[in-house]
Amino acid sequence: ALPLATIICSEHQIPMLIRRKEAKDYGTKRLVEGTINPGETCLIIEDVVTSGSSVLETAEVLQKEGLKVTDAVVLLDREQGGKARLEEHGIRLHSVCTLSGVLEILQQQGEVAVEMVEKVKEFIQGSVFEPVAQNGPAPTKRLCKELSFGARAGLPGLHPTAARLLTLMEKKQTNLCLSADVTSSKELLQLAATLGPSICILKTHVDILNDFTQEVVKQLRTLADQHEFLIFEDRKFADIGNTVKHQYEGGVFKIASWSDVVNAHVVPGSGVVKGLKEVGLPLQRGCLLVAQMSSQGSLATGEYTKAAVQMAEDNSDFVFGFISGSRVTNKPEFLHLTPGVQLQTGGDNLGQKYLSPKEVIGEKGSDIIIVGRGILSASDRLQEAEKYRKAAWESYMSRLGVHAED
Ligand code: S5P
Repeated sequence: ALPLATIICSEHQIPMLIRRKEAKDYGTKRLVEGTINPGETCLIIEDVVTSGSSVLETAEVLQKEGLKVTDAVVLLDREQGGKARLEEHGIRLHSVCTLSGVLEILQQQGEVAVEMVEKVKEFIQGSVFEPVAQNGPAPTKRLCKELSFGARAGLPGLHPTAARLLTLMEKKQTNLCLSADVTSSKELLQLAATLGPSICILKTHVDILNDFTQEVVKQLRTLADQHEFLIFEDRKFADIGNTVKHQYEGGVFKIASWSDVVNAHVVPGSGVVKGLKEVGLPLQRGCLLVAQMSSQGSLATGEYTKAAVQMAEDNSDFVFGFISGSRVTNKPEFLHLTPGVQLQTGGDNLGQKYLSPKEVIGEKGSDIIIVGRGILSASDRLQEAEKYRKAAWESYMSRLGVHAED
């Protein structure tokens, strides 16, 4: 949008403002750059409008500065509820083209097949954003129709790790992550080989292994590729960027070389993600942020959780989801993974709290359950894992409005 606005303002000799996504750490720290004359009217120019959130956020910032906002011009309206939402807030949306118009022309010119046009239309209709009620959930928008994991895998611009994960979840019909908290490598590999077909992710704590070697993770990688699950080293990085970079890339474990996914606490500020990103991005790895914790008395609540969501949005080229007890954002690009899950709810004697798969997926709106001792302490681990897989998958299906009997 910036070049478009620049050209329009230059051609018509009118002054321009720029809205930053984040206030700079240095200099003026202003969210809007340019000369503001309160009382004047400002036209918003955007490249693409989907739900209208971005235009609304900009309008809010400008209004706080004393400017009037009545109109917005957009190059492409994706027709996913943005126009109506903006109208509700007194902003007229003018689009140069609409997605259906573009599709029609491309189809007429023989550039896209009819089937593709239908697929896109279906996708757009299935993902119209609606404003939430005043006292509704915290996020600013809600997806009318819950998207399936398969549909989410096809979202434009999705993180490659999220796309891979959502695709294999749909294919294997599993939203179960095994927390393989064992201390011997042999047991870890046995678990991966036996439970591999039932899970979408195998979560490790390699620093609790008594006999870690690079050969173990090499074998684990082979099993992950064979059974199609991702490896998630639950390292919970929580230091300054420069330190976590080394912890992720080097040392004894060389986590980045074998783990598809890692996670980080947001307590150090965005430097932790930036440090990890330097190592992980070129390897196409993904990161989850700890937005909430399952333990008694956790401090990761309220504003802290919101800050984690903001950090994820600001770094969505690397962060594709959250460790959280419930859904913390309605953006379908982000995945929610929830630990503290057992069929027998309650807790342990060290502060862990458990909810059932149905509560976590059906009521809290999470995507993936993380289960450790619920499976590990069973005499038949495979049978138990299947119980968890089915419970979590059925809850997901009912969320989609599909019932077992259908
Ligand atoms: O808030 C959290 C975050 C995590 S990643 N609470 C958790 O329990 N975890 C991890 O999930 C924890 O480190 C452990 O590996 C797993 C839960 O294990 P369980 O045996 O209690 O199911």
